[in-house]
Amino acid sequence: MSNTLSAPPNASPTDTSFPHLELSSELARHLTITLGHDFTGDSTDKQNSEYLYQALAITVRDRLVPIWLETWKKTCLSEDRKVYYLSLEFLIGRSLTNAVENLDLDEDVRKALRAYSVGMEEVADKELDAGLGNGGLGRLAACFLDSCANLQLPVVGYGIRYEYGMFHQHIEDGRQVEDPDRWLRDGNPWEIKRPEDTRRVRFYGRTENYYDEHGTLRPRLVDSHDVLAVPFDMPVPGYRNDTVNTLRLWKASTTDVFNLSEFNAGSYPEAVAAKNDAEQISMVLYPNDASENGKELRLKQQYFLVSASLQDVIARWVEQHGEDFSDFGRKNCFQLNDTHPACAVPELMRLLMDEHGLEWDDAWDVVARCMAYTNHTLLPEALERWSVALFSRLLPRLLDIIYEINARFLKLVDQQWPGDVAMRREMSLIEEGDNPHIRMAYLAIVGSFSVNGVAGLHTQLLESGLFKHFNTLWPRKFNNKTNGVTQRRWLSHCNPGLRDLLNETIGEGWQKDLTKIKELAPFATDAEFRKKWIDVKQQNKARLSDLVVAETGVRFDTSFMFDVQVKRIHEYKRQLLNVLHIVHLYDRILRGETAGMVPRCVLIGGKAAPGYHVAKLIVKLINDVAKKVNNHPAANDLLKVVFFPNYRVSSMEVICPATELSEQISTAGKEASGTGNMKFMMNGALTIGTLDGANIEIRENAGAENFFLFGLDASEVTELKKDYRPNDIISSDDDIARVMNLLESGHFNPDNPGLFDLLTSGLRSPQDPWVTIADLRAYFDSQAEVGKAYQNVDHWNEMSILNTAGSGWFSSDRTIQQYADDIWDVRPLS
Ligand code: NBG
Repeated sequence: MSNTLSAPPNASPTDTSFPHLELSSELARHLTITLGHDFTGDSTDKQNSEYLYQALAITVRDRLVPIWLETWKKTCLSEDRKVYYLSLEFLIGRSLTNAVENLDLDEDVRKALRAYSVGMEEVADKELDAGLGNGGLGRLAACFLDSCANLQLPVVGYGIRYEYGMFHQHIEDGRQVEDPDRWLRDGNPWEIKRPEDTRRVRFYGRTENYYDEHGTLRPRLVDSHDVLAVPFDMPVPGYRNDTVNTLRLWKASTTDVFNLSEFNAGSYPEAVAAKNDAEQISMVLYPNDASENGKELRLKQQYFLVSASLQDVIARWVEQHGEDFSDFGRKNCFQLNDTHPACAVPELMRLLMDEHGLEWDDAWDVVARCMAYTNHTLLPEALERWSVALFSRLLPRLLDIIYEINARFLKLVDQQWPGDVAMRREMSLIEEGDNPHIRMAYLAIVGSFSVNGVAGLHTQLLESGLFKHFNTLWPRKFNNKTNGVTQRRWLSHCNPGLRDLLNETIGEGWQKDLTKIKELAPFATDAEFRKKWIDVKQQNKARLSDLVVAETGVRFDTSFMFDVQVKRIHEYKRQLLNVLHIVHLYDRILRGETAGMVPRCVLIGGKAAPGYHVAKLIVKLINDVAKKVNNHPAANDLLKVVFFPNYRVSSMEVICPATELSEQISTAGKEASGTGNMKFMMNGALTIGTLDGANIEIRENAGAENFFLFGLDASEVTELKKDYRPNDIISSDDDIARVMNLLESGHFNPDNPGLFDLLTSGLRSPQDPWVTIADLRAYFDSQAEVGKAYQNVDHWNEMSILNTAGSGWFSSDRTIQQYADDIWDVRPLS
C-alpha cells in the first residue's frame, strides 16, 4: 500500500476539516479501487471480510490522518514540556474497533457494512493482534498511550517494530507448542513509514581520543558497525477529542550504500548478507515475561531503541533551538519502562558530550533532569544485569561513561557512609566478581530524578527492601503510581452490553472520566437493575462459551459459575494452586461429597516462556487434569475445565466480560501490581485473591466484604520461610493429602508415570519460594465461601455491581494524570 497522502487541490493536508465523502462511498472506493477487489456478494467467499477489513482500516485511517498530522505539528511546535515513553514492549492488540469508537464512527461503519451483509464483529475479527509485548508491562504501555491521548498530553511512545511479535501457542497432546507470529503478513494499514527521520545507530568499535577544533582532547567512538533505524508511526487516537498521538516504532535496516561501497565486487553476496545481520535487531520480541536472559541480541535491541529515540528527540530540538541544550532537561522527559531502556542514561550523556560538545557537568545536569524510571518487578531473576565483557565489546563508549557515572556516584556514597566499604560494594553500579556485571536498575536510579513502583505494596517493598539504600540517599526520588487500565478498551469496547446499560443508568461521562462510575453503587440494591445486570453477564457468558467450544471442543454450560485465571504461566502466579483446587473438587465428586458444591467452569490461559521448563509442565498438567475431569461422567454436572490456547489481548476482550470469579492468587509480595485483576473488577467479576500488588487496593475500593481474601500476607510469607514444612501441612490435612495422592499416583498421567514429579516435589519442598501448600487450606476454604455466596444470586450480583462501581481508581487515566502531575510536570496541549 502506498503511503502517499493525496490531498485534493486547495486543501491543506493538515486541515482537520479535510472534506470526506460519506464513509460508505469511501469504503466502496477503497475496496474496489485501492485494493482491486471485485466484491462477489457471495457470503461464503471468505476473502470478502478479509478485504473489507483492509478497506475499512484504510477508510478509518483516512479520517485519522489529518487529525494526526495536526496533533504532531502542535506537539513539535509547542514550547511546553514533552514526554517520551521508552518501552521495549507495546502490547497493542487490535486497532480498528478502537479507532472506530474513538472517532465516533460506529454508526456510520455499521451502516456501510450493511451493503455487504457482514457485521462489524466479523470484519474486526480479521485483524491480527499487534502482539508486541509479553504481558502486563507491554499492555500497560498500550493503556498508557490511550490515556495520554484521552488527556491530550504531549506524549510520544517509542518502541521497536518487531517483525515477529509474541509467539502463537497451540496445544499438542496437552503441551504448549510455539509458532511464529507473522503479524505483518498482510501488511499493516495502521503504520506510516517515515524514512526522512531515519537515524544511525552505532555498535562495536572503540573509543579514541582526538583534539577538537578548540584544541581540547575529547573521546569519540570510531570503527563502529552501523545500523539504520527507520521509523514507522502508528496512530494513537484520543477519545472523541481531535487528538491523535504517535507511537513511533523503529525497524532496523542495513546501511546499504555504506557497506556495499566497502566491499569489492567479489564480495557482493557477503555485503547483501550483512543486511540480514542488521535486520535481525528488530526481527523478534524476546518472549520472557519477568525474567532476563542476557543475550547479546537483546542488548542490541535495547540500545537500538534508546539511541534511535534519543537522536530523534535531539534532532527535533536542534531544529528548533540550535545547539543550546540548557533548557533540554526542563522541556523533555523520558519515562523508562523498566530497566530495558536504561542505556538511555549513558547514551544521552554520550550524545550530548561526543556529538554536541557539552562538558560532563552540563550533560549530567540535563540527563538527571529528564530521566524517570518505573520498576515493574521485585523478582531477582528479572533484574537486568549485563556482563561488562559484553558491554565493552558491543558498546565500548557507553561503558566508559558508565564507569565515570559510577566513580562519581561512589564518591557520594562515601560522603553519606564514610569509609563503609561494604556499602560501596553493595551500591556500586558494577557487581564485582570473576565476571563483573552492570546493575541496570542501579544505573536507572542514579540517572533518574524519579523512581516509581506500580502499586502501593510494591513501592513500599522497593523502598524498604530492594532499593533501601538508595531510598536513604534520595528519599524524594521514590514514589508510587498504582497501575490502571483504559476503560475504553476494557469496558466500553469489550463489553457493549454493559456499556449500554451503564450509559442508560448513569450517563456516558464514565468513558472519559471513570470516577463517575461510583454513581452506579446505589443501583446495587435495585432489583430491577440487577436483573438487567444479570442479563448482560449471561449474554457475555454465552459469547465466551461459543469461543471456548470453538477453541477447545469443550462446552461451557452458561448456568455454571465462570471461574477464570488468565495471565502468563509463572510459578509465582501460582496456577498450581488453582489446579490443586480443581483436583480437590474432582476428588469430592469422586467420593460423592458434593453437598453445597456450585457447578463451575474453570478456564485457565496463558503462555509459558519457551525456555521455562516448569511453566510448560504446568500447562501440560492443566491439560491432563482437564481431560480427566471433562471425561468423567460424575463430574459432568459440576465441573468443566479448559486450558484456553493462545491467550492474547483479543481473547481477553471476550473472556473478561464473561468472568464471574477472578483468580488473583500470587504469593504475597511477588506480583508487583497486576492489571488483569483490574479488568475483571471493572467488568463485575469478584476477586479471590491474596494481599498482593494492586489486589490490596482493589479490595479497599470494592469493599472488603465484596472480595474473597485468603492466605498469608507479604511479611507472613517472609516469616514462614524461616521454618516452612509443607509435608507437615500435607500429612495433617486429609483433603490436601488426597489431592497430593491423586497427583503423585499418576491418576492424571497413567501413560507417563513420574511426569509431574518435578511439580509435586516442588510443592513439598521446604525451599518452595512460592509457599503454595501454606496457602492451600485457606484457599480451599475461601473457594467454599465463594460457592456459598454464588448461590445467593441477589447478593452475588450486588457485590458484582459494587466491584464495577468501585473500579474508578483503576482507570489508566487516573494513573497517567498522576504521572503528568507528580513526575512529568506536563499539561494538555492547548
Ligand atoms: C509486570 C508485573 C505485573 C505488573 C506489570 C505492569 C514485568 C517485569 N512486570 O505485576 O509482573 O502489573 O509489570 O506494571 O513484566
